Amino acid sequence: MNNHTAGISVVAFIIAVTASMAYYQFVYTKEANAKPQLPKEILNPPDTAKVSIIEGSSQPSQQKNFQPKEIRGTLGVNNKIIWTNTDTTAHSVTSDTQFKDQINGPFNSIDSIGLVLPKKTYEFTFTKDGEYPYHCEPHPWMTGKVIIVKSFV
Ligand SMILES: [Cu+2]
Repeated sequence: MNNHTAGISVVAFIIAVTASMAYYQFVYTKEANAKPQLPKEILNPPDTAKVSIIEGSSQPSQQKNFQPKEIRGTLGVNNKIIWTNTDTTAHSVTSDTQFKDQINGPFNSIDSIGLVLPKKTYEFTFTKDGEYPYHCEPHPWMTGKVIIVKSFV
């Protein structure tokens, strides 16, 4: 190999390394970090399911607090849950398991809006089927569960 061909292979090697680094940086990592592609009716369901935080919920004797205690939503139909605080005290809606949705992040009102003040609402869209137990941080005896099921249509 003379100096000229050696020079060309060094240049070719540098181009190849640069190209693979660029591929890794701009294509591979972008795809690896991308959020899953989901149908738009799961990301933005046409309907909602509603939970009330009823009056007197800050008292341990009020066993009903979150009503209904178990709320069911169907993916692509009403997998968006809305809690309305009809009590006179602020409450939270906080995952028992620190659940983070793949799209919408932590299931915890404290992470997005803080405590849910009287007459205010908190909403969360679950993008995967499963069971999501939750409670109120200031009043841990207040518990409920969200059950998200797949649509078989
Ligand atoms: Cu509470």
